[in-house]
Amino acid sequence: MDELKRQAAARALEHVRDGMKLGLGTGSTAKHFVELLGERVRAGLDVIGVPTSEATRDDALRCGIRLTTLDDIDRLDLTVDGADEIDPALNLIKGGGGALLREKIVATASDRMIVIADDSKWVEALGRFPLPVEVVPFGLKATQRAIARAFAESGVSGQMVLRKGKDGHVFVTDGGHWIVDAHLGRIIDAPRLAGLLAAIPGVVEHGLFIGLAGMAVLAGADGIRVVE
Ligand code: ABF
Repeated sequence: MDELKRQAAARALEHVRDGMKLGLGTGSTAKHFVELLGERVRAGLDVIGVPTSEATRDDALRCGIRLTTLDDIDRLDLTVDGADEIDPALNLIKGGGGALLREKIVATASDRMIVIADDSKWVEALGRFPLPVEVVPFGLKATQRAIARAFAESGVSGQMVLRKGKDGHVFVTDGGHWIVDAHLGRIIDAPRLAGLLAAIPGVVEHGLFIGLAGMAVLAGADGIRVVE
């Protein structure tokens, strides 16, 4: 599995050109991309990156990749990131790693997003992977009730679980928020649900990435499949 992730990362690297400003994703697949990019940088490639998490910032610096912020540059040329699920319209569920807010800000600031994954992430319909919804701690129950209404309006339902960290305490994101994971099974209309969730005041961001990815690089036992 790890080898497949590295293969997908290597294929995405072929789209990187000298001088590019890059969004650097989070997760084990994106970590391969950062490491391979670091090898190219040490061989002379000139790029600058914006990391989507503190973890990726650390990895990128360790690999010798120059970093900047979205305050210091205008647009990014390309973001390469992983995903938890990818559907045939290239809509995604992201956020299993807890970095969805920065990931979405960076992807939205990019001219292009390539999603890299092993082919187990490919699904006919999103929703088997629990949908992460990042919320502010204040008013959690009221926000969860509003989320449940958004689910009902878009024809889905399911249990919501407040994410805990490995230490058993509530998981806190890089932005200081909490994450509710919604077990929906199958999301019938992901764009509609995305809009409804985005309109809830206590929701900071959600893990549905609609219309952001322009290409998926999927590595499987039979080789690499590129969908665009
Ligand atoms: C990030 O890492 C997240 O949005 C997604 O949750 C996760 C995918 O992780 P991995 O590449 O380790 O499967 O891209």
